[in-house]
Amino acid sequence: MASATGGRHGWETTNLRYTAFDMPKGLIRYQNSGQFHFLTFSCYKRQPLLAHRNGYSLMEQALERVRQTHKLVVAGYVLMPEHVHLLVSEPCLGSLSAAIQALKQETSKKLKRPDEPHFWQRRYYDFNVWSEGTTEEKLHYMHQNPVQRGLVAQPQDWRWSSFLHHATGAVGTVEIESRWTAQRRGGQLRAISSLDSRAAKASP
Ligand code: NI
Repeated sequence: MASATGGRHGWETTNLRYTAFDMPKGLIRYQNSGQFHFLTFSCYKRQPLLAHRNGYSLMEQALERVRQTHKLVVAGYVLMPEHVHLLVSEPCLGSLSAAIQALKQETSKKLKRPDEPHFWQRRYYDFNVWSEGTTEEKLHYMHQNPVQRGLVAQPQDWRWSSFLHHATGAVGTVEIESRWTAQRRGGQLRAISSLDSRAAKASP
């Protein structure tokens, strides 16, 4: 594919034509080493609550804080007006459900309207992703979600997803685990194995 060499391609053209399937193979090969969770959670009564009051931006900031404090890997995400999809690892600190609870609490505190009883639906959906193929499929699904819904014409036109990072290496609010991020760290991909969580516990 045209983008197989990656690099600065995306910055040098104003007319991006990337799709998730154009992403270089091997970009996320490290993900074989661990399991990801494809999470979906919705706003209360599936109202488009994230589209108001700076919701997308506050959600991204909260996700980044939770990523850092709970030490989890974010492979991708999309923020939709009334729901969120995340592709994340188990955290090195605490449980995934505690991390998600923290994320929902923080955003609810900032975004819930006084006249609404809740900001989020209570439950969320958790789908285990074991294979690289399924990982790519979920990334593609997330990045295409705003297009499927008719919100934008192309995935790069939706600001609130990990698409641009995966396609071009652009650094956004949320650190996304990718080949680009590894390069910035000097070639280090973040391990998401149990070995890594033991190391994290030994040196907090
Ligand atoms: Ni969706």
